[in-house]
Amino acid sequence: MSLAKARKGLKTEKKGGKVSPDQKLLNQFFETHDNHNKSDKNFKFSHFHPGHAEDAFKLSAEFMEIANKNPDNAIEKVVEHANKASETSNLELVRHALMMFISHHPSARNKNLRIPPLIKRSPGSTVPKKKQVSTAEKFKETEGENPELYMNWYREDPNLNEHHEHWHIVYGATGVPDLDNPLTKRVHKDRHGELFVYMHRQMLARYDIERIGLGLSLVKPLDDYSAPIEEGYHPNENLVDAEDRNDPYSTFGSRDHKKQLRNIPSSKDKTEELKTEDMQTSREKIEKAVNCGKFYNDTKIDIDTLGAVLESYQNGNVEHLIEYYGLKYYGDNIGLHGSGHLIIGNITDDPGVMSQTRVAARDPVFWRWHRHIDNLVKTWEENQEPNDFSKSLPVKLQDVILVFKDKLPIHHGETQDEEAAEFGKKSFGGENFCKDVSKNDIVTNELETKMKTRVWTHIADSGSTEEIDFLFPREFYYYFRVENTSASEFIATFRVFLVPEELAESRVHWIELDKFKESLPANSKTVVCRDCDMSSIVRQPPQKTDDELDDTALPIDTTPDAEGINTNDTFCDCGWPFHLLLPRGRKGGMKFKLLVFISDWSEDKVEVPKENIRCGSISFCGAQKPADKYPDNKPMGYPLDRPFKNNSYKETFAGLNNAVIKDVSIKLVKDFPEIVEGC
Ligand SMILES: [Cu+2]
Repeated sequence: MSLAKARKGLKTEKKGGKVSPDQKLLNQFFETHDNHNKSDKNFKFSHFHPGHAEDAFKLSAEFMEIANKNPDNAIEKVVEHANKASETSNLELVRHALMMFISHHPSARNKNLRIPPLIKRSPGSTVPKKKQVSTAEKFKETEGENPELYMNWYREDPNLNEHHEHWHIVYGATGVPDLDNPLTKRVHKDRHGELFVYMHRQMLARYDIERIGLGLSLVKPLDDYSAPIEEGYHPNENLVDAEDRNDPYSTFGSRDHKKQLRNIPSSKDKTEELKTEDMQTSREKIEKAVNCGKFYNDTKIDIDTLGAVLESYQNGNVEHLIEYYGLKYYGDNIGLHGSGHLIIGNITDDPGVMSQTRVAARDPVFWRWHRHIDNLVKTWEENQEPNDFSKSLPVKLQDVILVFKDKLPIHHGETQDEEAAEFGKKSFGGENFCKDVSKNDIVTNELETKMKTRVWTHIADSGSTEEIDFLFPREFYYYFRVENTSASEFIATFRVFLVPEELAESRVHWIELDKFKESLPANSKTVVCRDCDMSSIVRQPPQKTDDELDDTALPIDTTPDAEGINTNDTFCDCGWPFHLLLPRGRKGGMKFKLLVFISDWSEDKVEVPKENIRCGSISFCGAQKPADKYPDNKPMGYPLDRPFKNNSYKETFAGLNNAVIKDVSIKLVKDFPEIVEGC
């Protein structure tokens, strides 16, 4: 069954999607907000607080144990326990633990149970800062003088924030309870530290690209811990942490501009502090290590360990490194990255958004802090040798052709992918294979985006509404023309990246657009067709309509089809939002370089049990089961994970048969036809 066909089975609740009794139980739990213990008003759960995270971890382990013991009514029993726990524990902590359970335990995953969308489960923490506007000129009229506010549409996007939160649930810094022995064993996911670096780096690259699109400077790293922070952040007054509005502690603190970091208490009796000077020491030790390529104990640095040391406070085999390079917070070790979130988040007495993963990215300082952390990793990478691409592959990548989906003479329904592939073969393959088709009317070198607005009621009781402005791409297909010059089948991994022309020499600004494998028959010239919405970075199924953006698509039926495929099996809730796939570009067009790089799948492949390959969005979500390997042998971001040859991307990829760099532009337009995928 094609994926296009499988997607037809998915519907949101509004559109008649079937909500299973178990899903209803979970939704009910998340949508009830006044059932919690209010004894300690000063307690604010933060995933960055090692003690809080560890408590949530333990509770999620209890949920797993209960589910293991009650296979017939696992969810009912788990929700029962969650309700009980919220009488004595902080509700946000319980919710966090339950989300860890839902995203990992087979009793939830095998039934396609989902974490309810952020916008439904915590509507108060998705309120946009202010009414935003749709076009570049309008920004100027309404936003006044401060150009930083132009970025609000990006920073305050509810689905971007949900992506960030979700990643930290799937890759909790505590690790995940072992599914079979949740109370006694902990699993640290494969390449967690490396993915921490990569996922945040990709968010940052996109942030910078949007900034230069608007004529702003690149984000400045927050690397002077004693300088006042230029940018302030004043969240929308309706932005709340806890949904119970009677709780006086439900708001987020506002940070005025030019605030300075201050030391914060790090013990219950307040005699100990997390100090900026200790952060400085931690940072200097890390700088020393990245500059000489070794940790203090003489072990060689690798990116996974470095990422874990920077992020984490709980990672079994590198505990001694975190002890040495990190800081202390309420008796636990904490990495430099987490300490920054806490110290910035507590710059005001009422903790600010930096202390919560689901809202942190709203604050400009989030990006500044992460750029600083990323630079530490980049320093180490830049000291490594460039990649060696001299081993030649039996492929000749000729070009990549882009065609808007709405322009293709195909039916936008179940057979869409097959028809699009057929069209590509006919138009760009066979006797046309070597023909220059750039003048062909249907081919474009200019991609398009637009801003859309959706209205959304954020406080159900009051009926109060907000408008959310969001970016949307004009959908397209890629056609890759590639020749297999060998006498045997070659399985190619296609890696697609994009960068603005002016940032092309900055490796960390290349954003991943897609990664997939394709088999190329012996001695063949193939036109490989790929739908942009299948992207390996995108949360699957992609959310496109207003309804889907604020909800979660539900399968009509989860019983396997005749081919034995559960139609919902290739989907997961993890990944970058589809509507942000392409950078916005500019009204007059913005120049980009599109890189396509083919590697040998036989070297890239990772053995994963077949039944565990369920998730379409592999780039940021990694393994399906906690103990599985990340599904790509190459370093994350490959082939851009190492410095360019002679500091030149052109030299790095010049003359390679397996790489193509294409000039494209992205234009922000008023409107374009959208695909309505009918059955
Ligand atoms: Cu993060």
